[in-house]
Amino acid sequence: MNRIEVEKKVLNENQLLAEQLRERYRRHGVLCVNLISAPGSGKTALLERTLDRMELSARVAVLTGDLQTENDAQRLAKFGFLVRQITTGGTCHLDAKMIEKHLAEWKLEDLDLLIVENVGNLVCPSSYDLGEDAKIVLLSTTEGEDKPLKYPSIFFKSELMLLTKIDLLPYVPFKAELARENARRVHPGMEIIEVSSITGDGLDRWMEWLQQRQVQAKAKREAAPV
Ligand SMILES: Nc1nc2c(ncn2[C@@H]2O[C@H](COP(=O)(O)OP(=O)(O)OP(=O)(O)O)[C@@H](O)[C@H]2O)c(=O)[nH]1
Ligand SMILES: [Mg+2]
Repeated sequence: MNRIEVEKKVLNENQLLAEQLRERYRRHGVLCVNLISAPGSGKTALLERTLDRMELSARVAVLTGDLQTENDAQRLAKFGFLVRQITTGGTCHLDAKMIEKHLAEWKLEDLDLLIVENVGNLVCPSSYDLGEDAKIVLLSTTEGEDKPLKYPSIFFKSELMLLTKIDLLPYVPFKAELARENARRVHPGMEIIEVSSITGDGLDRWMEWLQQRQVQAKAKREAAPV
């Protein structure tokens, strides 16, 4: 009983802060996306390819979450954009407070795109709103087609599924069609893009998706009263 109450309180506090962040992103026309997957599905590899394709003048920042190490931030810092690591200690997800704290040194008016790489976990991050415009779930071809059915919450809440590591399809017993079917059983109509960070397949579509969503974020800023 007590445990449920405490959990509810934490989630409510998070929600309030997330709404404030969302409002700040809207006011500045910043698109914020929250990348979520099991450990090792290829979030950082995709971001390496994504940043590599950005113009150096692009106003992009990345917050990357892990329990320990600065490894992912080091991998991403090479591309010359703003990057910060959030190490959670033992916490299995990022929350809105961590985002607010790590954003403090950056000015949102200097950004168009904020990418959050969540802690590798298909369960905990799904309960924590970070004020993002969209959650994006990654499922790799080595994880099994059944994951959307086993971990439905994150597939339901995500606008886009990136089916990653498709270069491995000839070598693994993974049925991409069944994975897509399972994802759409949980989330009918969910958009799905297949990508490989090794061969570059699908990256054009992914970059277009990001571009379109940035245009929408700017339009939202212009449409809403300040
Ligand atoms: N074959 C293949 N391997 C990939 C691809 N993307 C990532 N990998 C490999 O998968 C492993 C994990 O990739 P990461 O990008 O570190 O995965 P992550 O999701 O960021 O992992 P965490 O941050 O620890 O949750 C690395 O060895 C990558 O080289 C891909 O498209 N194809
Ligand atoms: Mg990573």
